[in-house]
Parts: sequence; C-alpha cells; structure tokens
Amino acid sequence: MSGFSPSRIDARAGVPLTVRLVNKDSRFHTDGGGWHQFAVDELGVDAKVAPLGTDEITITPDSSGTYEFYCGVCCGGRENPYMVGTLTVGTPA
Ligand SMILES: [Cu+2]
Repeated sequence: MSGFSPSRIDARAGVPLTVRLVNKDSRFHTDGGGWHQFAVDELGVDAKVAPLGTDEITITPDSSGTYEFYCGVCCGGRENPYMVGTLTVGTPA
C-alpha cells in the first residue's frame, strides 16, 4: 500500500524484462485483503500477488514508449497516487 519500489523501471524494446514482485502486505489489510497487482494495460500485463507472496513475470515490450503500471486492487485502485509507476521502454539496441 505504500507504493511500488522502485516506481520507475527501464526496459528496452525486444529485450525480455523480468519483474520480481514482492508483496509485503498481510492478509489482515482490510482493503483488498492484502492482495496487490502489477498491471500494464498497453502490454496486456495483469499479475496479482497474494499477501506476503512473490511472483515473477517476464515481459518483452515490442515497442518503445512510456507506460504506466499500477495496482487496481487496493485503496482507490488506479487513482491511488502511490500505487502507480512508470515503465520506460527505450528503442532497440
Ligand atoms: Cu496495491
């Protein structure tokens, strides 16, 4: 709930990017039951991580640009100013 760390991720088009998700929230968090999400709409990414759980996803963005990742599960969902971040995808090397 206190946000993504880091809140900025750099990647390169055509190069696989692995994101390890660590959810430090417990199930006793009443809002959303402690679940959190890592979603990037434009890239079709939607990973939900259980309370105190971890997950690892690999995405290969195929076009450069700046994308927003967010959690839509907890307080305020996408409107929560803390649970968003920026994924910057550079041009292919
Ligand atoms: Cu969240």
